[in-house]
Amino acid sequence: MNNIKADFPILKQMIHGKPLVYLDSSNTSQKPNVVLEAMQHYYSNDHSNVHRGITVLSGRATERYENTRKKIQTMLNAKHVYEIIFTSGTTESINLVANSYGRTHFTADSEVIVSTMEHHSNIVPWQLAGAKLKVIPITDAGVIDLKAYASLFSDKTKLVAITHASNVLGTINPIKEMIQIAHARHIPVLVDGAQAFSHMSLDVQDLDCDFYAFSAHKAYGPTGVGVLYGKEALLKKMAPFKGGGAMIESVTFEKSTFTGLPLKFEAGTPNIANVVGFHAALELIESMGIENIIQHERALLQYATDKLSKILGLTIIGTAPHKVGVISFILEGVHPHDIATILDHEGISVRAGHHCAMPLMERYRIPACVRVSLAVYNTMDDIDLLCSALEKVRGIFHV
Ligand code: 7TS
Repeated sequence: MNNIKADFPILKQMIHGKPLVYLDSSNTSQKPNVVLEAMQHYYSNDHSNVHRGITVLSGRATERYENTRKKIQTMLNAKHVYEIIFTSGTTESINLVANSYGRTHFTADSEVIVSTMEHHSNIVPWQLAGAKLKVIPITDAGVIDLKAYASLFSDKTKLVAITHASNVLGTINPIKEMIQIAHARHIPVLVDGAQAFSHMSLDVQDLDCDFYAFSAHKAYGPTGVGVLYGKEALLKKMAPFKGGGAMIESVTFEKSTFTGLPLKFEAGTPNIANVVGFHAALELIESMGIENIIQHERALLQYATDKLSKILGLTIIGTAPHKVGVISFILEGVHPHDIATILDHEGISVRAGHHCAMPLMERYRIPACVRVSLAVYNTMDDIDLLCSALEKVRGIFHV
């Protein structure tokens, strides 16, 4: 992971006269040169629309777009390439399932099981689809209560929707076990992988999840691209979420029929250049090696946790034994937004707020917290600078 920072041009700049220390990758990750170059090359040489032309350019654009799909299939170990659907992000992937699966399976009293630590995008779509939410409690450390989870199933349960890793607590949930518990009751499981993809090694067949959702922009890829993996049998039975070009077999004013997977769910011109750019990000992840990435981020997490814990008045929110590189905290006597503002003046980017997890804030009885989130380009020096800046915050507020 040495020198990887040099591949990310944005990280070379100064903020308020200080070198940028980017500790907000759970929000969105920065982009390496290879992604920027792939998009530039695509627009300069190969751009056309996909799946709807017999021109050389259309053929090239389609090939590059479909190559990303194949790469994702390999990385997730999905059984079929057509089980990979491109969306605009995790949010749209979950909304797709809530609408398409929900429309055919939910009735007036349907229940969806979620956890206390869900991002709003794994709460609101189910509410919009008319489901009642049954919520898995968590311990103070931020660990799912598996016994309570098993007791939430009823004859009204239609789906379990659970995050793989929490964007606030960092907790990695025991999703394989949770999927087994749900499947024993014949209930499908959607996994929100927004904070897991590119930070963990994944195998959707081994996990046996029914749906897996994530965003390219959190994995060194461009914004506006997401993925929904779904098992063929389920996707085949689901009606399309969006209607339009590229997803039909035939259209008359009386009735339309739809094409097969995956295009049935990809109406309209997709975000082709960004999907092409994502391929370069995936290649970079592969070349670094997911095990090396995990090791690097784990070492940083350990170092940062130890060092932050020594700061007087600082409390870490989320102390589960298995975590991704996310550390949220509060500092007694200082509002999280003030901390983030002062850190920004020191060139350090973190996020403060409720992190789109208001029910989780309620669980910890806090209005907001500061979050530090790690990626491959972070270093121990970044953590040292963060901790010095936090001591400065304490000095300013006399805490
Ligand atoms: N699920 C989780 C667990 C997330 O962390 C996020 C985004 C989403 C879903 C939605 O992803 P999107 O790409 O569709 O927006 N999380 C955050 C965050 O933690 N800070 O900013 C966005």
